[in-house]
Parts: sequence; structure tokens; C-alpha cells
Amino acid sequence: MKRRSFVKKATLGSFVALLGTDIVFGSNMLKGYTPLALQETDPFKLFKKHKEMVVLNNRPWNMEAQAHLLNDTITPTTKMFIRNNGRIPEDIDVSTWTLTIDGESVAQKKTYTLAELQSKFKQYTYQLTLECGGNGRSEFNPPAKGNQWTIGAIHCAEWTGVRLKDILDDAGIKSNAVYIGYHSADTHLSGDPAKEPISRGVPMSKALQDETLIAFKVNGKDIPLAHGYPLRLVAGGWPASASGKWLNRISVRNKVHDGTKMKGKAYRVPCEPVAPGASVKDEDMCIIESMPVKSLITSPKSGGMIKEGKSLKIRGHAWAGELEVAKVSYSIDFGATWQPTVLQQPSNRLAWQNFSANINFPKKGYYEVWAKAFDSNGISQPMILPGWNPKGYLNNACHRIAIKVI
Ligand SMILES: Nc1nc2c(c(=O)[nH]1)N[C@H]1C(S)=C(S)[C@@H](COP(=O)(O)O)O[C@H]1N2
Ligand SMILES: [Mo]
Repeated sequence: MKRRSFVKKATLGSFVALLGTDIVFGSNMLKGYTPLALQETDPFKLFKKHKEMVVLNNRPWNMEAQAHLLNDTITPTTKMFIRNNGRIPEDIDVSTWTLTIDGESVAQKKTYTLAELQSKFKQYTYQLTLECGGNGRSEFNPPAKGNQWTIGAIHCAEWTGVRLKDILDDAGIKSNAVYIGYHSADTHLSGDPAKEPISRGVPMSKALQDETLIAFKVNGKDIPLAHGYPLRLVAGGWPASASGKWLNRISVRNKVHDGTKMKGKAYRVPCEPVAPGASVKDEDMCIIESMPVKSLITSPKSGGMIKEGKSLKIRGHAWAGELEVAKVSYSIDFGATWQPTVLQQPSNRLAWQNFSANINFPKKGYYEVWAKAFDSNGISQPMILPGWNPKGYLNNACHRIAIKVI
């Protein structure tokens, strides 16, 4: 999508979403008029992103963070990666936006306006980890097609919304329900209105968790357009592809949801490990559910220098999908020995956890600091690349930074 054509065709609703504030006399604007503030070709300004974010693709827009940008406990929207499979919707009108619950296994099809969702159901706020299943893809060899994410396709922001389970309870679900699938307002890159760019989902057990939200706010504000304004499913700890943006429909299915990117090799890995480069039959691929344990050193920035005799404070986050992180260790000798870090509790289930340590280096020279997290089942991150898979998912190898002691 060319950004120019995007703003040209956009409506008042999407301008308001992009600007993050009301256009007071907006109804006076001529049709086809683009507000000056949006006559902008710079994606950083258009999406209000930090200048050090990295653009991987502009058609569709994909942008990732760098480790040192993710140092905040709660990721600000300026530093949230963007992953789009299609075109951002251009005709958002919050006054007519609705969420429909349908599907074979819903007791009764039901449609809610945004106002109804917000007034009828209790609202909750959770900090939730969303990591793209393809985060770390760039390191796999043979390489996998797709966005070459390094480490920055992860965020942990604070989402506010209503529980999906309360909505499903209100609509009623049949006993044969096994899955929910989301449907959204973004459009296919081909322009074909019959095609959905992505329509994924989660099993009922995940759909009915307390933390699975239908969100309308992130970090206390309207969700930015690129992240799903005005309504988004958020299923923390699972591949972020399960968290549908621009949400307008949820189908309660009597089988595993079969929407776009649920089948074949999309968001699936070989059920059993395979050799790098192997060809794997579709029926031997399994859907990714909870994400594996992983961590990031977010401070200092890799490449930093420190004076001899001074101790270095490192800081970062660790997360483990559905599980808690039990321990994070660090090494300064290429993994020969490991020392403990101080690990904090998550602010709620499915939020990442901060860790920190003060490191003393024996003498001048070049060092690497490696971090390794362990989940509550005792499983740790691998130090080298984990199992190769055709689409390059689930790279949770240890993160490392370079430090020079001078
Ligand atoms: N409607 C819709 N929802 C979507 C997508 C999309 O393209 N369209 N991309 C998914 C994928 S693959 C990811 S990783 C996350 C990215 O969320 P973010 O852009 O808010 O970081 O959104 C998911 N939800
Ligand atoms: Mo993703």
C-alpha cells in the first residue's frame, strides 16, 4: 500500500485515528481533502514511531524495534513493532463499528456496537506480551521467506477492554465449540474484497481465559490505527498473529478455525524436529500455541564501553508464553559459567518480567553478555538457533550484547 493512496482515500474516522485527536471542524473538510498534518510521506511520523524503529517492508507496513528501544517496563506505542498482512482499513467510523459473534457453535448470533461493549461488560486492564511467531526469523539457515525480523517483533503494553469470555457468555456457546476465529476490516493486498489477509484464532480454552481481551485501549489511550483501532482481540503469550486487529467479527467454530493463515505451513512448525532445509508435508505441521521462553537485554545498548573497575548494570525482560519465567542467568564467558540475575514478578499473568544484574569484569578487553531465561517447567532458551522450520518461527536463542572494558 502506498501511503499517499492511503491518506487520499481515508475518511474522517481514520484521519482522527492517525492524528490521535479530534478534528474539531472535520465535518467542514471537503471530500478528498487531506489534513496538512497528514500530508506526510514519512512512516515514522505517520505512525508516530520512534526514529530508531526499523522498517522491514512498506507494502504492507512492517516495522520492528531494537533491543535498547524496548527498555521500558510497559512498551510505549512509539516503540511497538507493526506487523500487517494486508492494507490498513481506510473507512473506520467508530459510531457504526460493530462486533458480531457468529459461527456454528454460537447459541445466537449477536452484534454489539462499541458503546454497548463498553457499557455492558466489566472492563479490565492487563499488561500482555505479544511476540510475532516469526521474531528472530532472520537468523535461520537455509533462510525462510517473510519479514526478516531480528529481535524486535515483541511488545508488552497495557491493554484495556472487556473479556472475550464475558461476551461469549452473553451470546451463549454450544457444547460442541472448539475454537474461535477472528475476522477483521483490513483488506487483501490484491484488492480482492472476497479475500481476507489473515483470519486466525485460538482454541476455546485460550478464548475463555481471564486475560483474553477484546481491547479498545492500549496504555490508557485509543489503540493507534496501525495496531488495530478501534477494536482488537488480544491473546497474550501466543503468537501475536492470534491477536486480530481492526476486529469486527468472531466466529465460534465447531472445528479448528480454517481462516486465512490457519492452514498449510502458516504459523505452524513441524510436529517432530526436522533437518535444516527439509521439506515437510502439511499434515506433519502443528499449530503454534504458547510461545517459548525468551529474554532480551534492553540496557545497555550493545557496543557500549565501561571503565575498568566499574560495575555494569544490565537490565532486560523475560517471558515464557503461558508460563512464568522462573530464573534468568547471565554469562560473560561465552556460556562457560552462568550467574544469577534479580528477576521481578510479572505485573499480571502473561506479562513479561524485568531482570537486572550488576556485572564486574575481571580486566580490560572485549566481552559479550549473554542472557538465558528458564520457564517454570525448567526449560531454558537454547544458546544457539533452535530447531529449523520451513517458515522460520520460534527462534528463542539467547540474546547477547557486546561490551568493551577500557
Ligand atoms: N486484522 C489483522 N490482525 C493482525 C494482523 C493483520 O495483518 N491483520 N497481523 C497479525 C500478526 S502476524 C501480528 S505479529 C500482530 C502484530 O501486531 P502489532 O502490529 O500491533 O504489533 O498482529 C496480528 N493481527
Ligand atoms: Mo506475526
